[in-house]
Amino acid sequence: MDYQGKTALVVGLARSGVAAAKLLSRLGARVIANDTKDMTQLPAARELSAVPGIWLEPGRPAMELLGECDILVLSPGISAEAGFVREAVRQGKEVVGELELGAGLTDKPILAITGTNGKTTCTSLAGMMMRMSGNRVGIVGNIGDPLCDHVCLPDEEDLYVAEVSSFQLETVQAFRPRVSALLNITPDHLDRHHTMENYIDTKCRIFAQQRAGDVAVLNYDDEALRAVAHLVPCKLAWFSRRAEVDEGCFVRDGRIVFRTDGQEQTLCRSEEVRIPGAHNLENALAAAACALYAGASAKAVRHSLAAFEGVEHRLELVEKIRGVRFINDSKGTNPDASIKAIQAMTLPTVLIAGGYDKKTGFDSLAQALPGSKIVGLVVLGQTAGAIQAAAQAAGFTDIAQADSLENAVRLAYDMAHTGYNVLLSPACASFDMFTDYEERGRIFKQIVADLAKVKG
Ligand code: UMA
Repeated sequence: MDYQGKTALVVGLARSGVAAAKLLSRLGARVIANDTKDMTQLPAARELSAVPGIWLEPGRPAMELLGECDILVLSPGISAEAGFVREAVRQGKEVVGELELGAGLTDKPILAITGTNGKTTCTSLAGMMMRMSGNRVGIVGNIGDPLCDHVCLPDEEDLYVAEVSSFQLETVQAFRPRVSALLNITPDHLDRHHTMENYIDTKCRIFAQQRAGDVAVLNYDDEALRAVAHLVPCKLAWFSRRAEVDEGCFVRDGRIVFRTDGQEQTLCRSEEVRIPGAHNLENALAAAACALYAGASAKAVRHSLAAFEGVEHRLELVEKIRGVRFINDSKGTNPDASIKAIQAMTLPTVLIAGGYDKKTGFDSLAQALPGSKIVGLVVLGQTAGAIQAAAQAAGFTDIAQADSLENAVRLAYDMAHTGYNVLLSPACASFDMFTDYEERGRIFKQIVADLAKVKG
């Protein structure tokens, strides 16, 4: 696509929109950069005022600017159902998401990883495997680094490993990764996608444009994914913790095996995988399969599995205060992610949960409490009442309500004894109280550090 001389309306001026606007201006487009917020609330957008070819239009409804553009570029946080997006489609304008814009402007191979949980871990690990195999790799996408910041630059990387969200997939048309992975699907973002059926359909867009020579890697242990396997238009591969699959990565007698085109290779013992827990073994199998199909060496895969320590805000040990360990799992932004964190606990644990309401419901989370290591629960945020009600209905009674994260940490510390964990795993997004889960995790770590100064 040639953007020279075209007018692009870029809506949303946080990470994605700023990257898209800069890319389009590099390519000679006239860019109208818009956000409903004003400039005082858009720190990332300030650099755009110095970029030639970009007109800043903050604090205005996008609808008012539609008439002036040929192309509408959306940030992932903007729903395809927004009025101005529907109007742009009705007027026959090209509507493109930031990820697809970047992907359409590079000929480098893309490994794209989606799923409800484990995306960031799997993307980081697969990225490490590709780097250790000697490639210059961009680790991009929902992980926090937009693809548009990498493409069409003289020092562009050799290939990309992209974490891809359902929000990004909502608008893709031509996105064609060389290798795709779909890790798991459980309820999330139903405030945006409304039904599980829509959510699954959106996730399946990751492989919809793949063709001969490409590979799609799916989780064999997830029934919902076995049910969509017939939709895969390219080579179908699997990863599985429980079964020996014909094509892909699996565990046999405590060893991780990669089987492709009838040839088997043992990679390492599963206990050599450094990141803990059954869910992380699944992430390790998925990352290994993706990397190997993309040409990684078995040696690099083995070394990465043994070396990779995990990602920030995901079961991250923060501090031990008088025998109480504080664990930051701010990335637990849906019930399934927090259930996995609960299952990974080996010591009595006080759980801090609650946040922005994505309409996922909390019955599954509540049912995971009895019989687990969770001995106390502190609820906070928009969903505090709903989580408390679900937990009580499941017979769990040791619950306190907090009015701030600081208060939640104090209450949890008071409920804990030496040898306990305090686990922040909210089962919810953060937008009711914080900018994003990263800010929530950073603030949690700061509160814990302050508590350590007083108590430690
Ligand atoms: N906005 C408008 N008009 C609207 C709606 C929003 O102007 O109608 C503006 C807002 O005022 C705001 C901007 O759009 O200034 C926000 O856009 P954004 O939410 O897309 O923010 P980015 O910083 O570009 O972040 C996005 C992803 N955010 C979301 O999907 C909500 C980031 O994922 C991602 O890291 C980043 O792009 C880089 O690719 C975050 C996330 O929460 C981590 N993802 C969800 C998840 O993982 O569950 C999907």
